[in-house]
Amino acid sequence: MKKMLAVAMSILALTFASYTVRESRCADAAKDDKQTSAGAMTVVGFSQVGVESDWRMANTQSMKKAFSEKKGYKLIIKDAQQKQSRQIAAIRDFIAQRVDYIVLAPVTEEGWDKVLREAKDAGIPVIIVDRMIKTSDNDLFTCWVGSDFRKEGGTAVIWMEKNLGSDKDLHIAHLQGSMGSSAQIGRTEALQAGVSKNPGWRMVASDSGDFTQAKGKEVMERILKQYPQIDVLYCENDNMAFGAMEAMDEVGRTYGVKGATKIISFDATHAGLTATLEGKINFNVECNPLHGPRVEEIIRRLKTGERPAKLAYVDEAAFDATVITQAELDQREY
Ligand code: GZL
Repeated sequence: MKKMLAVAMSILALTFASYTVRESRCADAAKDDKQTSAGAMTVVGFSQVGVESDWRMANTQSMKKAFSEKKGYKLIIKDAQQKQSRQIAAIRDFIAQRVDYIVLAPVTEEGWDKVLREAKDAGIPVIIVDRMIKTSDNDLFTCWVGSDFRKEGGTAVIWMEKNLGSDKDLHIAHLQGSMGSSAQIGRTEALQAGVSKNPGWRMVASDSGDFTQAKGKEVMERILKQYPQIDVLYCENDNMAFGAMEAMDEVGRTYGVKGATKIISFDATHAGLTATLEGKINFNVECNPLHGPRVEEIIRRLKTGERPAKLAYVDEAAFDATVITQAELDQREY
């Protein structure tokens, strides 16, 4: 009896072992297959900030279009919901998956050295897009593609000086983007420089709407309760401007070309330029989200052993409500 039990147990053990082996072989094979199928593809891991704005959606769309399977790419996009911790986890996951390239759209400038060193140690090139990072070692990333945010803000301030008066008394309300992001830092610095330069300009309120419409509305509701006179609303992106307009509509405050409060916005998304064309936004500074083709070209050149320029700025324009045309809006890609 005992002998029969021992034989049964050994058959069971062998079956389990073979199953385990078979399963692991399948897994290995699957992994191999995956690698084989993906092996012919260039695998790109993209850590995206989130889905907070129209700009961000256009940016994601641009990357998806550039890194299509028919062009030989497998693009893995991870949405960080505007949290740096989730971006760091995404980068570690890309390293574990042994992707060929990592693309990072950093939510803030600080705090990347440790995880970028892990990517460097794993031999995976990192390309930064959109906002910039502060790092102690510039070799921790291969290239950067993005905007000059300080220049964007400077363009807005020059328009304010020319059209609202550098010699005028202006009560300015300021809706800031996500604090610590390059876009917020650059656009804020430009406005602060404008206020310092023009003695009649007063920043009556400044608060972050985190680049979202909901928070933009929330902040503007508070500002409207405190300040009966706002001559200029400087919004660091279109979605916060939309939220601010909602808040102003609810209390009957007027804005835009014919209104009491002049609105400056950033991004020049399709929705933002539509509002500009309608005269609701007075001046809209473009922030070009179409990084996909630029990053794809960088990767193509890296694959051939070339060394693309470390920094590449995208082209950007600005739109005045009194000048923009429907035709201009219709021909834009986003
Ligand atoms: C700018 C980008 C900003 C946009 C916002 O390059 O980082 O983040 O201005 C977006 O709309 O949310």
